[in-house]
Amino acid sequence: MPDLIDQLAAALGPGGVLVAADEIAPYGADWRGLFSNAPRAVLRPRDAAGVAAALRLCAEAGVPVVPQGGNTSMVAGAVPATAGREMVLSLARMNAVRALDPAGLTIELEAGVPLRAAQEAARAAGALLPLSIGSEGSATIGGVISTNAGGNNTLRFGNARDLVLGLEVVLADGTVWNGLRRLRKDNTGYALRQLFAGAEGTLGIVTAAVLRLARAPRQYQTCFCALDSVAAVLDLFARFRDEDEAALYAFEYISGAAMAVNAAHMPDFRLPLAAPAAHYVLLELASTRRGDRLRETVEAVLADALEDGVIGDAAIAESQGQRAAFWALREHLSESQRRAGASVKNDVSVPVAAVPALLERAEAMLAARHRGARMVAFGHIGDGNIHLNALQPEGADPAAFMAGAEALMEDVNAIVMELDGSFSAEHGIGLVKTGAFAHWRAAPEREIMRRIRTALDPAATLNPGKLF
Ligand code: 2HG
Ligand code: ZN
Repeated sequence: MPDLIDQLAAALGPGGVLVAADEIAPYGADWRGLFSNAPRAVLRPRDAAGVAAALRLCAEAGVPVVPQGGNTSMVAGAVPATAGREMVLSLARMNAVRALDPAGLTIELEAGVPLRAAQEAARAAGALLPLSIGSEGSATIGGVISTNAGGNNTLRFGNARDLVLGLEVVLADGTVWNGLRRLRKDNTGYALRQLFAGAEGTLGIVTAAVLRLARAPRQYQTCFCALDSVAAVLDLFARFRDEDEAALYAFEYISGAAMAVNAAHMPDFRLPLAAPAAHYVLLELASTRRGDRLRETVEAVLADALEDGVIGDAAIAESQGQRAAFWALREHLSESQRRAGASVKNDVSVPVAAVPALLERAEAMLAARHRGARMVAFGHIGDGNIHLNALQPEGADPAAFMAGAEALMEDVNAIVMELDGSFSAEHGIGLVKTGAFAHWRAAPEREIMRRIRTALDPAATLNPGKLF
C-alpha cells in the first residue's frame, strides 16, 4: 500500500505537495499570531480535478483537510486546529481569471485569484467588483466567498454572498459540483451556492465562482470628517443617506483612540484635518451617472452639517492620491493595532441606532472589569458593524492579557446580545469564536447546521474544529 504522501504527489504532479518543515510552517500560522499548528503536508492542486483527487485520497485515509486561500482570516479559519495531523490544501495555484461578460456584468474566477487582481480585471473592462476589504491584496476569491467577507461597500452592495451567482465546489468525498452559472435569475431548488458561501470550508471547497459586477463609477467624492459624538456620526449618516442613498458607497467610523494607534504606529501618518477629534468618519459617494453633480451634493450636506454643529471639520479629497491617503488611514488600523500589542478583537454588529449605546456600555464595562484594556473602536458603522477591539494595557504582558480574551469577548458579547446584535458580524467563527457560537446560538440553530455538515461530510474531514 503506497504511502498517502506518495499517492498525493503522484496525483498532484510536480510542486503539488510540500513536506519540508520550513516550507510548510507558514501555512500553519495565522497572521494574528494566535495559532501555529504545522500541517502534515501542504497540497497545491492546479485544478478542480486535483482538488477532487486530493480530497478522495485524504478521505480514504481519514486525514483532515484545511482549505487555505490568502490566510488572512481574523478568526484563524484557515489554519489547522491541531499540529502535525491535518493537510492544508492551498488554492494558490488556481489563479486564473477565466472570463468576463461585459453585457451580463459577471466575472468567472478561480478560487486562488487575489481579490485585488479580480478588482483590477473588472476595472480593465469598465466594471466594478464591489467588494473591498483591508486584506484584499492577499485574500483570495475562494476565501472571501467561504467566509462571506463584508468590508467597506457592504452598505451599498451587500456581503460577498450577495455577489455570488455561481460556484464550483468539491465535496469531501471528491464529488465535483459545477454550478458555474452566470444568471441573475436561477430559481431551481435549494440555493446551493448560498449554502457554501460563508460555510468556512466545512461543507466543501470552493474552487471557482461567478460573481456579479457593477458598472464602474464615473466619479467618486471621498470625505474625512471630525465629530464630537457617536450620535453626531449617526446624524451625518442619516443626512447622506437621505440625500442620495444610491450614491453612498461607504460610511466608515474611526474612534479617536483608534486614530491615536495609527498616529503611533503608521509610517507617514498624517491627519487630513486641522486638529485631532474624538470621532472621525470616512465616507465615499460614487456615481455612474454622466454629468452627476456629486461634488455639489457633498458640499451642500457638509455645509449644513457644519452649520448645525454635527461636524466640526471636514476635508474632501482633491485628487486620487488624496483619496488613497484617506483610505490608507482606514486600512492601516488592523496593522497599527497589531504593532501596538496584543488585542482581543470583537467584530460585532447591532441595529445601527444602537451603536451609541453599544460603545458607551462597552467602554464602561471595560473600565470596570478589564482595567487598563484600551477600547479601540472602528468599523463599518453604516452597517451597525463595529470592530470593538480591546488593546492590551500599555506595558502589560501580551500573553497574560490574551489569557483573559475569552472572558473579555463574552463580556462584550453580553452587551451586544442585549442590544439584539451579533457576536460575529463579518469575520465568521473559525477557531476563535467557537465558544461564543456555542453560547449564543440556540440549540436548534446549531443542530440544523450540524445535520447539514454531517450530511455533506460524514467523516468530518473538512476543516475540523472550525464553527463547532
Ligand atoms: C476591517 O474592517 C477588518 O478593517 C479588520 O474587518 C478589523 O482588525 C480588525 O479588527
Ligand atoms: Zn471590517
